[in-house]
Amino acid sequence: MDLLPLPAPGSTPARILTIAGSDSGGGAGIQADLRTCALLGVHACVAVTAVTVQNTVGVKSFHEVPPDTVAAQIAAVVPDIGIQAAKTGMLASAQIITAVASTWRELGLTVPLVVDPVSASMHGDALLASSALDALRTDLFPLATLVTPNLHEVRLLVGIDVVDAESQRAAARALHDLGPRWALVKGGHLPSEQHSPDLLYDGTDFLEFPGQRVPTADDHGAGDTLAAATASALAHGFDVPEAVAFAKRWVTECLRAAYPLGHGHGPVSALFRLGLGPA
Ligand code: PXL
Repeated sequence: MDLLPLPAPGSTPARILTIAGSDSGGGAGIQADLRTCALLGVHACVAVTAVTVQNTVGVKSFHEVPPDTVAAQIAAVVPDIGIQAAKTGMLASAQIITAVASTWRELGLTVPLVVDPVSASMHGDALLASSALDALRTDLFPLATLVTPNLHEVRLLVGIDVVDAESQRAAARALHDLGPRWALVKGGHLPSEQHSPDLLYDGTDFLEFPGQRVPTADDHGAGDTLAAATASALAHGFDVPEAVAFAKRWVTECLRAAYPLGHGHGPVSALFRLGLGPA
């Protein structure tokens, strides 16, 4: 696949900020973001929101970082290092969401922001307090360039059960009404064996990304990888449809290269970029 232009040796790469949680199993969260950014030649700054205690079987618990410390990480890196895009993943609580949104506004940031409204792990373990949904909708969504919920998150955020193309459109409209510039309704959990259509909406036009379903149970970190690749492409100046198209190709390759790990679900793998693809 065509990749992002790599920085000249010794020169400063494009930079993004990921605001997300740590996965002790190394599959999803910050660890997935860092793998994707590194293999795309993008430097990722990090604001850690939570430390999860998990393995490939499930999330046992998590410890939230104090909201002030999340805000301070963002305020420390942005003016010093400079970023061209950002993404959010696991935000854990309403207080952390409010701290992120206030800091974003205080710093006067205008770079593209991808909000992946992570609510639960693939095992169904909660990663976001249910009381935090309102903060997500009212504080963070209006600042987002793009929101990227899966169908479970769509149900929580706008109460729509996406089962077909029509309900996917209704969901995209309802999400867009919450204030992001673009909404991407990911179809990965739709009941099709061959396709995994994502729908992108900017308030006027619908853009479909058909996508080929990759049959694997090792898809831990797929959503994080998609959002990190999208932010990386936006940092390179791609527009939103181009960035989503790029990220969709990237995550498809990562799914093809996913590997088994532990006793549960293995991670998608950006290591295909090193030639470590399917055997
Ligand atoms: O894939 C969503 C996700 C994001 N962030 C963290 C996670 C997970 C899923 O388990 O653990 C920290």
